[in-house]
Amino acid sequence: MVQWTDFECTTLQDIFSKVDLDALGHQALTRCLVVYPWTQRYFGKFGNLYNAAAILGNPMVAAHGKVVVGGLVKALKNLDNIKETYAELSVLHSEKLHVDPDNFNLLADCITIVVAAQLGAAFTPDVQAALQKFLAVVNASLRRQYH
Ligand code: HNI
Repeated sequence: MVQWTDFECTTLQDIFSKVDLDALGHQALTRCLVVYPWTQRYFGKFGNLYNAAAILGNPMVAAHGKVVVGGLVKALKNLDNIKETYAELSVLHSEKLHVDPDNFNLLADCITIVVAAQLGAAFTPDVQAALQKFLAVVNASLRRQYH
């Protein structure tokens, strides 16, 4: 089981209380789809993903960004049990959606960049380290049902 320090727990709660969560999901998913265009292949039913402006203005991207952040908040509320909390989500991404798990790291990097942009000077190395650890556990849990 992953051990969390008091600092990490407090910092993670703090990040998620300060950041605009809807904007986080929307902007991070937009960045992922623009910067790593092969990730668009999983979102064929989202319609127009033709260029950066189309992706940013696509309401389905915004809505799905919220869904992804909802997943992160669920992990945050279950820090000691993320693997079990994500069991079904991992099966879904693996067996139904067939998402290449390398893409989890790409989205995580986009999440980090958007959090950094929103927090500015408050995004110290220690804060980044706590977020990075959290996202690593989230990604490992999403990968868990892949075989
Ligand atoms: Ni992901 C659906 C959470 C990374 C492609 N994803 C979901 C759902 C959640 C979720 C929650 C909704 C599940 C349900 O309906 O029961 N996804 C997460 C999280 C991460 C992540 C927390 C990583 C931080 N997903 C990714 C990545 C891709 C991805 C990197 C592809 C590049 N996810 C999808 C697709 C769907 C999806 C595709 C289905 C969308 C839909 O509307 O059908």
